[in-house]
Order: sequence, then C-alpha cells, then structure tokens
Amino acid sequence: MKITAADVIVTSPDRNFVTLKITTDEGITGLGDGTLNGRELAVASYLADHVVPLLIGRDPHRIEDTWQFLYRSAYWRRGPVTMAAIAAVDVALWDIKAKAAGMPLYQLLGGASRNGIMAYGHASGRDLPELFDSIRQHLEQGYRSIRVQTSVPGVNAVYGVAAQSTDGLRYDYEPARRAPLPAEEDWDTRAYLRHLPGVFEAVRNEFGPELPLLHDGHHRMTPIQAAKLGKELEPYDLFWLEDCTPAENQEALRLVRQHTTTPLAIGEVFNTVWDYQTLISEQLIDYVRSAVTHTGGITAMRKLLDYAAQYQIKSGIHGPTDISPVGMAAALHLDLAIHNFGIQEYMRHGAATNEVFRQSFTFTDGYLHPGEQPGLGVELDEEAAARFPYQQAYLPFSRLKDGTVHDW
Ligand code: CS2
Ligand code: MG
Repeated sequence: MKITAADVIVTSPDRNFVTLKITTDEGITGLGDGTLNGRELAVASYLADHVVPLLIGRDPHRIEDTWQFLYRSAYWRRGPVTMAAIAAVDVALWDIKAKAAGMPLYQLLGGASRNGIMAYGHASGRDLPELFDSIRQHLEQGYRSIRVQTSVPGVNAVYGVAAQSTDGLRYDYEPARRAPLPAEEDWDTRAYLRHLPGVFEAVRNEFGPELPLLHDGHHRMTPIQAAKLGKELEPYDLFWLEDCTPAENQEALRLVRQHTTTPLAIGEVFNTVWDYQTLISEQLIDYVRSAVTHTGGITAMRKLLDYAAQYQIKSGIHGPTDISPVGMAAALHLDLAIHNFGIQEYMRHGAATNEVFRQSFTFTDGYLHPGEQPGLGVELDEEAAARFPYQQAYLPFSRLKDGTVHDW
C-alpha cells in the first residue's frame, strides 16, 4: 500500500480544527487531528508545507518508522506544534491500518481491557445555586464524575465557568474567543485559595461523599500555594486536583507532594515523555493528562502511558472541545485497551462540529465507548467542513491586579 495524497483540512464549525486526511492507492483513507488551540495555522502549515511532501509514496503500514522519521529528521525536537503535526500523521496511519484489518482501532492495541470508559464532565457556576444546577444537569446527562469550577469573589472572569462566556465572541463550549486579540482576564490567587475549600464543602454537603469530584487549578498557583490548597481539599476527597502549579520545573511537585495526599493530575500542555520523566519516576503525580493530539499520537502516547504504568500512574487523557472528534476517538481507543486507565475528560462538541465529523462513539450511563466500526470510527464531511472557514481565535490571558501577566 502507498500514500498517494495527504490533505490538511482547516474548518471552524463551533471552533477551529485542523484535520489531516491521508489517502492510499488502495482507496483506504485515514484521519488525524492536529488542532492546537490558538495556534492552529502553525500546525496546518507545518503539515502542509513541511510534512505532506515527505509522506507521498510511503507505505502507510510503517507507522513506527514514519513516526521516528518525522521526529528525528526534523532535527528540531519536541514542542506542541511539532508533536501535534506528528500526531495527526500517526493517528491517520493507525486509522488506515485498522480499516485495512477490518477492526476497530482498539483491537490493534490489544483489545478491550474494560467494558466502558469512565468519563467526567465540566460543571461550573458563578455561585453555589448555579453550580449545583450545573452538577445536577451533568448527572442527568449521565455523567458519573464531575469537574467543579466556580467564580471567585473579586475576580471578574475565571477559567472554566461557562455562564461567564456570554460575550458572543467565545465558542459556546470552551474558552477560546473568536476575535483578533486574546481576551484579558484578571486573577487573584489568595482570593481563590480563600474561596475554593468552602465551595467543595458545600458540594459534598449537597451531593454526598461518593460522587467523584475533580478540579482544575489551571497552572495558577505557586508550589506552596498548591500544597496549601491540596491539603485543605483533603476532607472533600477529590478524584484529582489538576495543573495545581506550572510543571516545566517538574521538581516543584516534590514540595506539593510532601504536603498533601490529594491526587494530582498534570500534563495537558506537555507533549513528550521527557516532560514527565521526573514526575513519573518520582511518582509526583497520579494521572497523566496529555491528549493524543498534542503528544505525538497513539504511537507516542501508548509508550508514555506504559512508562507511567510502571509507577502505578494512570491515564486522564485531555478531552476538551479543542480536541476534535478525531482526536477524541483516538483517545477512546487507547482508553479501552490500556490497563492503567484512569478517567477520560468528555466535553461535548456542538451540533455544527458533529455535522462535520460523523462519529460512532457512544456515551451511556457515564461510560464512553469508541464503537465497533473499522478504524477510528470517524468520518469527515468535507463539504460541510468547507462551509466553516477558519476564524482567528485566541485563548484568554490573565493579569494580576498590579498588571503583571499571570498564567491563565
Ligand atoms: C482545560 C482545557 O479541559 C481542561 O482541563 O485545561 O479546557 C484548556 O483550558 C483548553 O484545552 C485550552 O485550549
Ligand atoms: Mg486542564
């Protein structure tokens, strides 16, 4: 089998997506996701201008060789743009291989290790009544695990609170904003630290001790602040506290780990196993948060998760709406097959996205399943995709009250 064409399709139904479609001389095609929120065109160009010419004529079955060729022949290593581009190729090749084998992709990864994939959804509210309503809505939608995000008194706009995104410029389902400039938001960590433990006490009092609750710190605390919050949240038995502190300095998590038993999840902004080496080998985290799309694809993500498994660390694959249905499908096939599965983030895509990407996954009684169609189980409607051209969009950024730029 030979690759005869590779097309980069940028479309913006509910938000911008970058999809790679690889076509073979046997008529089998494969899809890969290369979406990088706020920097989509960088990946589209990396693929179209630098990678596609290298793919034509290659044997699509040589997935490992193609991965190593793209990673090593680029010379410049790692980074979100490079690894998202490699991921798009890798996932498309796995899609082709599984279609050629007539099997759903997870069968090529060792078959199912569980009946279904536990998912968590995003509940949020500007105040407790709104938050409780959001939790109830998610429970009614079938979620059995809930992420809790809330506004902070004195802070105008906080990450993850859906009700705030009412300016008509944001995508309905996630924080990117369709505008020529990033939105500026404010932040106050001390106000956040004073407020959050009381929110989780109220949620536990209202919903009981069993419901798995998650929270995303979104990189905003120093290690000692993260340690303080982790310790103060222990009575509320969180499933995980995510991105409690920026982790480029992986050793910073040693301080957090010394002070709290709250489980820690990190890595959605990471893109290679090297970003995790200390975090995993010293068991400084409990869940690996990377998305297949941002970590070099299924080939690399499987190796990362197998390394994590040696240290009893589990998966918590990133699944926001800026991971396309193609990237989400890749995650589900991996989730079903690996032994050290933890949980899967599942933000629902909008109707226009579901029109462009026809999917075969199911969500039943809190569990996801990728389906039994050969390959990934996703088809791209290119005519529909063409109706939604790219729109400049950026993630917000934060400033502290004195004007200092802060992690958003
Ligand atoms: C968040 C993301 O889902 C999460 O855990 O951290 O929504 C993140 O803000 C976006 O993926 C950024 O594009
Ligand atoms: Mg996150």
